[in-house]
Amino acid sequence: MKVSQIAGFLGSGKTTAVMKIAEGLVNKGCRIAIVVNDVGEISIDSKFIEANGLEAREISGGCICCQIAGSFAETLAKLHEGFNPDIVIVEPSGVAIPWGLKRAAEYSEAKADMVIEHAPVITLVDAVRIDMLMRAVRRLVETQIREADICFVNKVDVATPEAITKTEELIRSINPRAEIAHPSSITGEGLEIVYDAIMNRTSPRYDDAVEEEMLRKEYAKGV
Ligand SMILES: Nc1nc2c(ncn2[C@@H]2O[C@H](COP(=O)(O)OP(=O)(O)OP(=O)(O)O)[C@@H](O)[C@H]2O)c(=O)[nH]1
Ligand SMILES: [Mg+2]
Repeated sequence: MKVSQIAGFLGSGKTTAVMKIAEGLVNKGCRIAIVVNDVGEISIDSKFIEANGLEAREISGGCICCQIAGSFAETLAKLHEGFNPDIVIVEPSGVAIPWGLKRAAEYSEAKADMVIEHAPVITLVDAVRIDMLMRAVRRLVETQIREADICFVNKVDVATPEAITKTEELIRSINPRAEIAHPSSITGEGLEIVYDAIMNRTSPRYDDAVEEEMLRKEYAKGV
């Protein structure tokens, strides 16, 4: 079963993107389930779930990449045994760390007869609030960008061209190997490459050594 995570800080547009991407993948014939950790400003409404033949689960009470990784793994195992989706799209909480989520997803292999594959990790970076985010939660935003395979410069319909350029430069400076995309979850423009990435590509499995190396580099830089 493939797990696709749409990461990003609080309010960066995750739920909006998850719904658009889920709809697009269903239209391409994929069987999709959605797992949302904590309910934010916008929730995934039941009409949308029904209309698209989706299964959705909400998990609250902590972060699924760490505090309640066990409930997340259990949820994935049950989805596999019941609905058996091709792809589970996960909206982690805004403070989740992508590598932590990969590890938590892989725990589910001990609870059901399946192998977890990761789709490329997508991190949304809110171009409208980038300055504020870098002042307030720099470490977290940097980690979410560093551990991404694809970064969305998000809210491009309302961000200034300067803010978009600045966000892009920031992403490149933190994670030069990340692909950068500027899709719109409002219009659906630019999402084709995202559907292709989620359906046809994978991201490496969790690896202690890689995480240690990333942390070592991070802390070697100082604060
Ligand atoms: N203009 C514009 N607004 C957007 C876009 N994507 C999301 N938003 C708005 O940004 C706000 C937050 O969007 P959500 O999708 O709820 O963001 P989230 O990351 O799921 O938020 P939390 O779950 O609270 O962390 C909402 O008011 C959305 O309508 C976008 O591409 N353009
Ligand atoms: Mg949300």
